[in-house]
Amino acid sequence: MSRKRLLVVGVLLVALVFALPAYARDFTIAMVVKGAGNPFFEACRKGGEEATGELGLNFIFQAPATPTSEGQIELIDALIAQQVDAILVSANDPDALVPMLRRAMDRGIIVVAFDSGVAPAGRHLFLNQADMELIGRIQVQMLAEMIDGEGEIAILSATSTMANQNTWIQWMQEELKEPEYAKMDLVAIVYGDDLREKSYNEALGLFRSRPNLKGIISPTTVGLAATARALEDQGLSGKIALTGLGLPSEMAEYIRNGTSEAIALWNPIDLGYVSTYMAHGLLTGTLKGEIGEVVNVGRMGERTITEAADGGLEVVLGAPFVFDIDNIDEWADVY
Ligand code: RAM
Repeated sequence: MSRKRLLVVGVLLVALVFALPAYARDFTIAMVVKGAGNPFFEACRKGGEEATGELGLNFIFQAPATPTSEGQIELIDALIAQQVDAILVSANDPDALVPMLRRAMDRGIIVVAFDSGVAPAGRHLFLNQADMELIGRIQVQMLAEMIDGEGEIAILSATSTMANQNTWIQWMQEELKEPEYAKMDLVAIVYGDDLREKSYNEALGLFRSRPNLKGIISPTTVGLAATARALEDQGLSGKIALTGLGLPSEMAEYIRNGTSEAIALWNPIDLGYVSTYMAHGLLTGTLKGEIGEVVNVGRMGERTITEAADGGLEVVLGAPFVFDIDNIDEWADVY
């Protein structure tokens, strides 16, 4: 082929790529999670891989070494430079990430927060795992049943800045105002920062400083598994009741040996899967991101965009699910 012809063919090819409808381009979706080494987010990653596989998109998974917003901001900065098309983020702080996410949005990148939200200014949509009020209240209800509604209780959370845990804790405190909990006393809220060892040590600290403690709620999969291990190591299984949000795979042994009678969670694989479909809808223009719009979420069917409690837009995945001795075997290998 002559040089001139080559040039013409080249120009035509470039023109063709730009003329392709948005949905036919090779999009790259990046998932940024709270921190590395958390099996909950490994499950979200699976869902993201599944959805991007179905939709023919590229998928990048990134996690800061520890669950800090500084780490996430650095990663997002690099993803903007890489010109990814969409960022799915579970945030370590709802406000700290906003300026960097706005930069991403200004450059045409779609931002879908999931699991732990960012303020409306820093996202297009939020995927809410389940009704926040219900998640908060149900954990108090489960613990109350275990301790017959009486005694000192404590909460072992993730970090003090994470939006999901903080909202659930607010709803726990609301639930505790109901008359049936008059004899339950919330004596401490401590933070294990979603790090295994820190959570374990915070649990030991509670056992030491609160000798009358009757129960612990840990609304984080990392905190819950670490607290279960601490209770077992200290011979306190069955003496201090434990519930919270946990992965069946991590908690099965503790449910079987009675360290925790029941825990709750939703499906984290579906969380990664659905947030990917949401980003894809916005990327291809099949979704505008307006209240009342129906979102196609692949094998999960359809969801509708609604207004979130913070005034932004959200999609709700489903309802939390309770795991106990009767169903733990079915789920222990799933996530
Ligand atoms: C931890 C994380 C995550 C939360 C679960 C329940 O894995 O903090 O954000 O949703 O627990």
